[in-house]
Amino acid sequence: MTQNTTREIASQPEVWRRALDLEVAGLPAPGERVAVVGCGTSWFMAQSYAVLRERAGHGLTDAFTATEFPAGRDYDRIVTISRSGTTTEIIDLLAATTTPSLLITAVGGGPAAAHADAEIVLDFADEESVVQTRFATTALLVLRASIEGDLGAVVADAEAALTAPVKDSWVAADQITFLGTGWTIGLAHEAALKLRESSQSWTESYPAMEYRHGPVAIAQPGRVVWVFGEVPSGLADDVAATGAELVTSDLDPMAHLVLLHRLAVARAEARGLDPDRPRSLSRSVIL
Ligand code: F1P
Repeated sequence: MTQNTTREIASQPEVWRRALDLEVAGLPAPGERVAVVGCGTSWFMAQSYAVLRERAGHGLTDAFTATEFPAGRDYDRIVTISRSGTTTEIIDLLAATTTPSLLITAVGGGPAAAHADAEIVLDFADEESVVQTRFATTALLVLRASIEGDLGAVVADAEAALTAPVKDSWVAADQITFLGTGWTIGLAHEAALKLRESSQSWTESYPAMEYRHGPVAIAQPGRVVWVFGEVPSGLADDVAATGAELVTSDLDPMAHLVLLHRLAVARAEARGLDPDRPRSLSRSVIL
C-alpha cells in the first residue's frame, strides 16, 4: 500500500536540492505583468507564487484556474503550471491566447507545450502517484527561489518534517480546517485538497482572518485548526475557546506542507484507503 505516494513524499528534500541547483531560464522578469494559471494542485501553487512575486515587488501577478482566466485582461506573460502537460483547460487556454506563455511541467513536449512559447521541464520531480506532492512543491520552490534566492534552509526544514511526529489526534480528527496568510493561503488550500484526495477527509481552508467570519462555528474538541506560517494575533485564543486543537510550526511553511503530506498518508491508512489509488481521480483531467 501507498508505495508511490510515500516514496515521493520522502524524496522531497533530495528533489528540492536538485531543483535549487538548476539554472532556470525563462521565468518572467521583474516588471512584467503576469498571470499564473493551473488546475487543482497547480492552481494552488500558482496562488502562492503570485503573492510571493507581487509582494517582492516584481510586478502585478494574478493567479487563476484556467477556465476562469479573464478574457480581455492584458498581461505581459501567462505562466501555466501543469505536471502532466495534458490538462485540457490548460491546453485550451494556451491555444487561445496571443500573450507570450510559459509552461512549467514534469513531462516535456506534451500537448500543452505544443501551444506554449517556452517550457521549463522538471522531469526529475515527476511522480507515479495520481495525487501530487513533490512535483507541486518542487515547482513552487523553483519559482520561490527566483524571488528569494538561497532556500537551503527550507530543504533542511523539509528533512526535519520527514521525521517530525504525526500526532494521533491529527489522524483521528473528524475535521481539519487549514489557514494561511499571504502566500501560505495557497498552501492551506493545497493541504485541504490533499487530505480530501488521499483520505476522503472533511477539510476546509481559508485566509486566516476569515476564520472568525463563520468557519469558527464548526470548531470543537476532536477537530483541528492547522495554520501555515504566521498565526495572526488573537486567533490562537479563538481556537482555544472552541476546544479544537491548533497546529502551528516553526518549520518553513513548505516544510510544514511535507508534514501534512505524511498526515494525508496516515489518515488514508487509518481509514483502510490506499492513497496510491484515490477514489474517482486520475493523474490528469482530460475532458
Ligand atoms: C492537475 C490535477 C491535479 C489533481 C488531480 C488531477 O493536473 O488537477 O492537481 O491532483 O489528480 O490533475 P496537472 O495539470 O498539474 O497535470
